[in-house]
Amino acid sequence: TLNPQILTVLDHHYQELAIDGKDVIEGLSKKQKTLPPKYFYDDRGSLLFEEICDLPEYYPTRTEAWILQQYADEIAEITNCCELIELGSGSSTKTQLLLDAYQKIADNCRYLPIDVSGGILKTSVLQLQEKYPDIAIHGLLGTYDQALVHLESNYLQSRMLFFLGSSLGNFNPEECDRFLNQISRTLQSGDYFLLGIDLQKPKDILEAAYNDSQCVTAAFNLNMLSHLNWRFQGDFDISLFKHQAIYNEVENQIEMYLHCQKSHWVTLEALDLKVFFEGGESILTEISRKFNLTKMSQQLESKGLKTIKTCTDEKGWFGLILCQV
Ligand code: AVJ
Repeated sequence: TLNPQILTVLDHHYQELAIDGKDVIEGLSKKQKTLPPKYFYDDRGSLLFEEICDLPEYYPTRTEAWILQQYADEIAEITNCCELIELGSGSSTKTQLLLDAYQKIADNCRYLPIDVSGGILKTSVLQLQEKYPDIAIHGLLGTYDQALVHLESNYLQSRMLFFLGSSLGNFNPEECDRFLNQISRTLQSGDYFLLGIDLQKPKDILEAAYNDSQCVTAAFNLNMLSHLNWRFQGDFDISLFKHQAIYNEVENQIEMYLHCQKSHWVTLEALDLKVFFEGGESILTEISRKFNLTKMSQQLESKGLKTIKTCTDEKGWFGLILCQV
């Protein structure tokens, strides 16, 4: 059950997060079947993602954390006290590096973590409230779209919206463009946007990061079908699908697939949907685009988000861009 002190559900008709599943019907009706990455993150999926972040092959999280560690104080000094809003906060583990810095400069900060996964959001808000008594922390349970609509109304305190972990990489170029427009519309003049992006690098490093030797990424990928089973009363047989991740060097993106091993029907009762899967066909569950820091900075600029500072690690594997409207 929800405690309104801790969490607000962004769709007021529901206790749990509202997801209508239209995107599932649409994705599974295409020739190349697709499913949206937000379905990775039920409570189990969010825990599996936490495990991924600790894998030796999965460099993004620890690289971004290293950059945040180096630059958090400087970022806080530039933006000064503002309302900190995070899209896709997950466990907020890396965010603590920022909260530490903001706690030093201000006594009336606010932090609003936003996530689709209620379990991990509630747990992390409770832990953070204990650890940061001087920062007002309130979780918002919702999708990016719900969150951005909710945040749109006029407000007084200046804001820093942040979007870390290269979650932007899940959007194809058109979706990315639309999303950045939305961000720019949501923010007011003087506000900040902090973006973390994974950068282009050799294929073998990338493929290892998404095909880990302990098969946690495989479990994470397959868990999407289990999530659809409970959410939409489905009968996906997880044993009939195999995980694969490949790096597409033309598009500069990791593509994660679930390969169907044998022809069969799948029903999703709550969506009134019956889908035939051919043996050998696949579902594309995620793209994870790898970016160029300069080009991203230019794209942000074209949306009215002017780069103030870019930060990267010694290998140039991951980048942070701080921009201002
Ligand atoms: C959270 C979307 C940034 O693309 O690297 C990790 C998700 N998928 N391993 C990524 C993910 C497989 C992750 N993002």
